[in-house]
Amino acid sequence: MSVKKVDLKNFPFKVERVPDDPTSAPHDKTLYNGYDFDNAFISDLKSDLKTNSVVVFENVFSVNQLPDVPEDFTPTGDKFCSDIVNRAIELLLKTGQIPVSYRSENSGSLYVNLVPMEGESQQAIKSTKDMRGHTDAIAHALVEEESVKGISPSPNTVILICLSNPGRTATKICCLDDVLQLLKPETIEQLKLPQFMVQPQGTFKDLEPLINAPILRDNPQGLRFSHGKITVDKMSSNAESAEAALEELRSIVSKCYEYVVLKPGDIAFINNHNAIHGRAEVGDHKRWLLRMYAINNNTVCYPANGMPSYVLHP
Ligand SMILES: O=C(O)CCC(=O)C(=O)O
Ligand SMILES: [Fe+2]
Repeated sequence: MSVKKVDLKNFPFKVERVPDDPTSAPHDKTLYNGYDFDNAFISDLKSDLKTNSVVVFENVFSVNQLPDVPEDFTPTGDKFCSDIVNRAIELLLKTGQIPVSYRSENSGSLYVNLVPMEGESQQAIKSTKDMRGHTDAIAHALVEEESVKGISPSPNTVILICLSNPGRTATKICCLDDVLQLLKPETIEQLKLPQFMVQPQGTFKDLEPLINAPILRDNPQGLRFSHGKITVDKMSSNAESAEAALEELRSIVSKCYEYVVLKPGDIAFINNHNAIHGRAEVGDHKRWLLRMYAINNNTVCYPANGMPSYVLHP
């Protein structure tokens, strides 16, 4: 089982102890103490996060007073969203993680709206469509990747906060362990070689592609994946084997999806190093998720100069 559900119905959140603005001090643990979890609960949570690709916290908040669904990626900073983001931050801190953002995405905003967007831009057109499986921040470092010193790591966790999902759009999850069972051993070896070119995710701007990067690594285990943004340098002497390995990976990923439908009030923690995520089509439904990133405490990161402490370079 790669999707674990944790119901927080019986854990009221003590909002009065949390600052209004989650961006003011997200790393100051003393400010976040909204849940009374005992040590056994926290230790179960941490092990759930290690052994599952996704942990869905259910009934974290109520959507009785939901504001109008926005039409843009950039959050407006209203109190409804910051209160909910605070709960997500509290869950992160309790499980040994800290929220982060990247300077290259939406000027480092701590969270973004995933909504059907107005207009004719590429981003707007894509916003109502399905999304093929991928990991996030693929052109950042893969865990402790030595060859990309100075580039902060990709997030350990992608956090999806569901405010509205009237069309019951499914979130697709593919577990790395399932993929590894089906890949040929020689394919796995190819995927670990530094021979791939990685273009950044569409929403990350002014970011260089990675060259000579691997897709897979172990100790610690990590994966970067995208159907469209990872390619092989055609001139390389090993291009044929690398291309075949990439094609086999794409094909096996497509066969391994599990589906989870997030409900309003759910917060999903998706492991970004051992799982691939995507979504089914949104269509004209007013779906609204907030998306945030987090990394494990004590991970070496490079803060972006002159930005709030949670914003990473680049
Ligand atoms: O809309 C979704 O459910 C997922 C979006 C996503 O994966 C992303 O923005 O990277
Ligand atoms: Fe994503």
